[in-house]
Amino acid sequence: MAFPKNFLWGGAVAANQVEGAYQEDGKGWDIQDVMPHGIKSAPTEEPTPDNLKLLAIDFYHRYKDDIKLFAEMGFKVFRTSIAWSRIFPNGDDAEPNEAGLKFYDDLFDELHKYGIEPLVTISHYETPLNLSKKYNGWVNRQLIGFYEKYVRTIFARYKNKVKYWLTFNEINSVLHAPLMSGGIWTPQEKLSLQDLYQACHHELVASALATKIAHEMMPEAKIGCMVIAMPTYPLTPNPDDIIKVMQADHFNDFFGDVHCRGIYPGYMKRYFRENNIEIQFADGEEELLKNNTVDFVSFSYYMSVCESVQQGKKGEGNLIGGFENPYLKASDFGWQIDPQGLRFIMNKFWDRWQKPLFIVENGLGANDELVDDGKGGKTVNDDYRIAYINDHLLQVEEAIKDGVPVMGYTTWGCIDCVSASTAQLKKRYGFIYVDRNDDGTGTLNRYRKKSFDWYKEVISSNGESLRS
Ligand code: BGP
Repeated sequence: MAFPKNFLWGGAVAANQVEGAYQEDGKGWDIQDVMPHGIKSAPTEEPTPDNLKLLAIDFYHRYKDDIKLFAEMGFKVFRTSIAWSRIFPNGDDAEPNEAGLKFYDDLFDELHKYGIEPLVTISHYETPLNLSKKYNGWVNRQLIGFYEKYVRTIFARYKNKVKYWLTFNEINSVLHAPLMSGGIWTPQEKLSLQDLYQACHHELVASALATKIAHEMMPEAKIGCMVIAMPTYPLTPNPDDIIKVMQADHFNDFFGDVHCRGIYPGYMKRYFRENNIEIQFADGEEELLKNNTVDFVSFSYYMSVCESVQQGKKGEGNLIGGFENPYLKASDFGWQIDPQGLRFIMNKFWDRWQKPLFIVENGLGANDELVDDGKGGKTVNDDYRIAYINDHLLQVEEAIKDGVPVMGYTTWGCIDCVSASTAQLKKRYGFIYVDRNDDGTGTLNRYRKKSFDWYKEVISSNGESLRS
């Protein structure tokens, strides 16, 4: 049996994509409340009724029933985020919001009732709007202090309830989606490289600081970074393409390199030099980065891309696009499906960083059709999703056999939720169908898809039921 006995099987979501209740119990607005159409269009002045995230799937009020369904599938772990603006509504408030703290107390208690371990993302694309508009998000060094206050507050409150923490969701995505990922209000086309990389530096420092504080306050806790894992293949064996791939990889790996090695790699120093970027380090930051590397590396994996020096049209991707691979098929939403890429990237990450890995996002966003289940209820016959996850898990098994230590696997959007990139509901990932449509109609009722029972079997057999 390849999967270790204590392997953490489960599912993942983020607060802004499921909770709704966007201004209930003292929550402040966050950037998602003004991003009704995802990353492709400019933010609105204030929340608008067409923003599906304002209600999302109403997890805020329905989490007890939803967790019951996760428990029925046998989840050992459930990844979600804390919405920063529930705890500090404006981000720079003097005192935290007790009602927000209480919500997560209850949520974590509910998980523990079923023996499900929470895995918490501290910042998942939901910077408080005030921090974004007033300070320009992570471009501003002051964000480090606000983040520090936030992490100290949540560590103190949940230290006996949460053992696994992630500092920033997909931290390397800030290069591609500066508002969603870094809360940077300056439009991407006007943002200078200097400001962008200074923002990266502030996030990396904040992440190291959170790691330091976590280790001091919670000696048992494990704290990880979280990156988009995007294997990049050369489109041709042309050495120019190989170098192009190496450079694309550098931009993806830079964040993991700093998190795991504690130093800025030489290739980034060269890039900074050649582009007149001068990263401002405050006193003590170099040592902070050096002395507070992460306990593990977590990542999302959906697809691979190709790179080339050739000119040509690039395809869709999880924030990072690339040339299409002629050997692979794509999902309904244009993301190319590559199970072996998962084994490849796991080996690469382990070889490079020598830290245990945690796959905290993987899954298939697809158009699902709700049909009669023949027993008086409704279901989705999502054999395509079963095939996708099955094939990826077989590759995880291969990586484990290759000697890569893996802590666990959480599928993305284990219950249907609002998409991060496009803010749609019809891009569904779940084992549980949620009756809500892009026009806002729907009962919000939950239905078990065919993949629900399939995943339950995978978990109870600890991966033995996977079909090769
Ligand atoms: C990642 C994000 C998630 C999530 C997922 C699927 O980028 O961490 O928040 O949504 O991808 O992407 P999408 O929702 O755009 O399909």
